[in-house]
Amino acid sequence: MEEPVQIFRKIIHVDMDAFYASVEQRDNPEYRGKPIVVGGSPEGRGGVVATASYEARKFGVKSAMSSKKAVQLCPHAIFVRPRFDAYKEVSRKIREIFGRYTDLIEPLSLDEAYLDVTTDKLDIGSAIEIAQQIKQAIRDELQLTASAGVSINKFVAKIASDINKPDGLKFIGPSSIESFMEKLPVEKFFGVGKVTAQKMKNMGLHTGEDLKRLTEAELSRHFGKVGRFYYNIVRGIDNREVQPHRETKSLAAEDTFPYDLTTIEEMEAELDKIAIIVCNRLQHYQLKGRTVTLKIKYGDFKQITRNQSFTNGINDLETVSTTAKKLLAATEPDDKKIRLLGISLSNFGDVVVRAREEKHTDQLSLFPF
Ligand code: DCP
Ligand code: MG
Repeated sequence: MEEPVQIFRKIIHVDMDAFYASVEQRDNPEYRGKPIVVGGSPEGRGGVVATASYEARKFGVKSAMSSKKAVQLCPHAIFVRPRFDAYKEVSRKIREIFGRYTDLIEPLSLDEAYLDVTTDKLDIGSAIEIAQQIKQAIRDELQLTASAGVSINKFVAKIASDINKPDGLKFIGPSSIESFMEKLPVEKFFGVGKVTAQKMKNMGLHTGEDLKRLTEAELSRHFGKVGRFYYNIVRGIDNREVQPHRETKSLAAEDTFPYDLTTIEEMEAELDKIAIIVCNRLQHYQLKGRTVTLKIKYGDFKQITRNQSFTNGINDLETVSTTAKKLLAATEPDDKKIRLLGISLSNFGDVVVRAREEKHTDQLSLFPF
């Protein structure tokens, strides 16, 4: 089999530190130096932690943990309601800073993006220098800290940004990539979820070095299509481009609630709000989708989707919200706790739209755009 070739690029992955919590500490000086938890509720109304300040993390509090658990671990933690508009605004500003250096920016979420600086607008040349300048600009202009990873591809850059967090900068150069990948635990590999990680461990595969012993055919046999990706990535090879524009295949909005919703009235009211956002965007892009999908995440993190398709494309509020509510009703929501609701439209037919930036689904904010 032909050996894959590594393309050398200069990639930076930037990820804000304890993002929501840091914004809250910046805007509310009384929270500085204190353990704060964004999202969830201390009064036993349920909900989960969106993020925690580093002071709270020392007690073991982390994202996606139940509030109850967070209170047990850190009884004096201050619970703060998320302010998505504020986070969106910061997100817009960091992108403006990135844009000084390159137009090849691929945001992964509000607080995270890949930048390709193989050629940069200011002719700086050094990706490490650019990463330093970006961190400095974020500090000076936004009073926040970010961590950056610098390497020759996306995968390694992303892993690198996590290494010296918070306020970190880590460069992994071509000569150290292979040894770095060999030591990496399998959980850290792209797309390896809990189930695959367990499967790997059962096979005696714990690190990149173990994975490297398998041939491409063996990896494909055990893990399907992603097997080839693992084969390459363990050798540090990742030729995915930084994609500033993504083709729009679906358009979605969703909201994670500070408290779990328990009544139909609340759920329907939230769906109405989400439907307005989706329809406004559809109309803005002059898109009509034939499929409406409702996404529900329950208090216990279980997630389901339900969809309905139409013969003709739709984008009117009445149809979208009625369909979403009908789909909700069919899930027998009466005795359930709902943490997240989302609506997406897809199946746009032949229309190919290139919306600017960003991923359109799986965002935590009400405004994924
Ligand atoms: N978030 C969330 N629920 C999760 C994970 C994250 O609501 N399960 C939100 C809150 C985070 C933001 O997304 O502030 C960014 O996520 P990160 O994973 O980058 O986490 P942080 O920025 O909070 O911390 P870190 O310093 O580890 O990057
Ligand atoms: Mg972050």
